[in-house]
Amino acid sequence: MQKTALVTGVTGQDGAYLSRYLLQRGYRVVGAHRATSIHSRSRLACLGIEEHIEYVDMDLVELASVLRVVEAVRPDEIYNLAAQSFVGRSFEQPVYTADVDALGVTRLLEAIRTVNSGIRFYQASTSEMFGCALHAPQTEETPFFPRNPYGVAKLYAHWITANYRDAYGIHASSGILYNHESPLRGREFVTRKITSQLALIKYGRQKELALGNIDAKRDWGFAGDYVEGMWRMLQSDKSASYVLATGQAHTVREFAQISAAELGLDLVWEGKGIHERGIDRKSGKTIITIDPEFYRPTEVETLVGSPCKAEQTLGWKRHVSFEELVGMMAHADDQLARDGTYSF
Ligand code: NAP
Ligand code: F7E
Repeated sequence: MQKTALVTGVTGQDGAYLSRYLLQRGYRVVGAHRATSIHSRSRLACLGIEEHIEYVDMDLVELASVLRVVEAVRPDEIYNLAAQSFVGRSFEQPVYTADVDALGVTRLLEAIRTVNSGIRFYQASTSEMFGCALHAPQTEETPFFPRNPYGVAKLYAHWITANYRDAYGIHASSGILYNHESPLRGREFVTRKITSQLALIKYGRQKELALGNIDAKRDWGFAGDYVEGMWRMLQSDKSASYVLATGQAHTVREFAQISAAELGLDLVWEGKGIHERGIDRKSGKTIITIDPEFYRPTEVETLVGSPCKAEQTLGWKRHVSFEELVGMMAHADDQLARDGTYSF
């Protein structure tokens, strides 16, 4: 029998890739988004699936809206991808971030408990919960130490998911996902900021790219690989928490270096600290500057995860390497910058 999946945050990066994956597996996909959504459906259109999804209005800050949707859709599985997901913004909007990212999850779990406790639930947890991590690589057993309002809110969501699993026997799993990127990534995140703005610089449509802490290290994978892991978690007999990561960390500086090379720019670095600059050797022009505006009040310097449990228990494996990911994003933005068409 055809399964129904309710995907919250369907207009986001992961919402688009997960919906495509579920449609390919024969699911009926119902996408929940806010009536006020700023992204509309452009990512779904980009993957050619916009017309294959049913849409419902739902805002995670409104319990009645969440209850009504779960009641009406009667899903077999709920993938909760909706969130205020930008760490930088969470410092400016900590209360709103907590409302959506923490309490929003309780609203969904309450709806499941009320409507049908047999619905399987996926919670989009994050490596940001480890924050100032006590050891590396992090595993499902590593103690949490979040360093920003986003990480704190997501940690509440992580624990409430575990609590509903234990207290009510709900099949509720958390994916502790490390940074995953793609050409559909929002342009406020550092990877897409780099590829989109360097591409504009290449075509003379922008002069410089301003970055913050370029020595920060992240474990970057491809979003298309990670959504398969989400699905695998809900097919497993037992619900649990799983880290999805590549096991390798790279600096923002390295990401910029490879992006520049993929775009035909020959990037060299000069100077130190806020005076450091990235110069295009061919033209001699400064194309990257450091702007403390992009520093965070508390930074997470390094995160790297171990995907061993997911690989061994779920049979999950990532397919796209770091270099392939950067190349994929740089080439997609090269085309968009050349054609001058950005829809997300
Ligand atoms: P994204 O592109 O920022 O998408 C977030 C989605 O949440 C958007 O569709 C947004 O809808 C929706 N949303 C925001 N506030 C909402 C609200 N109040 N009610 C309902 N929907 C709301 O994020 P993503 O990269 O796809 O990430 C998906 C999930 O994984 C997020 O929960 C994120 O925190 C988590 N995560 C992401 C990563 C990563 O590296 N990408 C890593 C770990 C965890 P609008 O169109 O209305 O704004
Ligand atoms: O920053 C540094 C910044 O904003 C990565 C979200 O999907 O992954 C994401 O959170 C690093 C940080 O992602 C700039 O300080 C330097 O150290 O791309 P980001 P994030 O904060 O790691 C986690 C796993 C999530 O769960 C989140 O939802 O890059 N950085 N210069 C910069 N970051 C930005 N955004 N802009 C800069 O100019």
